[in-house]
Amino acid sequence: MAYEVPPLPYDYAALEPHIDEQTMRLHHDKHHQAYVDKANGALDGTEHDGKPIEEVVANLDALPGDIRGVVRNNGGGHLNHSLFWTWMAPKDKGAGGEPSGELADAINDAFGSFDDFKTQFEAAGANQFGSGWAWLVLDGGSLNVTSTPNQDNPVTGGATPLLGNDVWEHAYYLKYQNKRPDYLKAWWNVVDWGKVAERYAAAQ
Ligand code: MN3
Repeated sequence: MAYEVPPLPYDYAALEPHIDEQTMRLHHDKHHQAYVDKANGALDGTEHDGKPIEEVVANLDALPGDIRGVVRNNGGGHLNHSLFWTWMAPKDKGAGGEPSGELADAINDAFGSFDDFKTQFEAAGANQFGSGWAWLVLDGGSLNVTSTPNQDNPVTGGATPLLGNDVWEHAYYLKYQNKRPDYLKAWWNVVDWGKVAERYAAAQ
């Protein structure tokens, strides 16, 4: 079963003004589709064809050497973006604000406060040289902020991504140009903390 780009769970314009419609159209319909096509092309006819993408990306060492790099980049791209769309939502669906419950307690315990967490996460995104992702992960029972280059996903290193932000220029350049820190700050307005809390509960 070949991978497919999952439908966006809201309108392309639903994250305006923070994430603009044109960026969402290009990002979802063109960039994500390209990762899916290339991952499918590499895995077609192998024993790994049809495995859940998270399982494939978590076990890159199991892949034949001649497709490992292509799957790392494009299978990673498929996994990262499939998650990314679900971590965002429009304001009228409850996005923005702060986490609550056990997730809020865990963030406060790990980082001192929600604001301190946001500062660390924004720094991880701003300081990721070139293309990559900023992450909140559950790693060995602890919450950590980290970043990865390209389309690498923390699951390859054994951690569970709870939240991630795409800091490739294609994610923000049309609206924010070179101001990646402004994009990172604005992005909090579209984060769906309910989805993050679900992943946190499932990962424990
Ligand atoms: Mn992207």
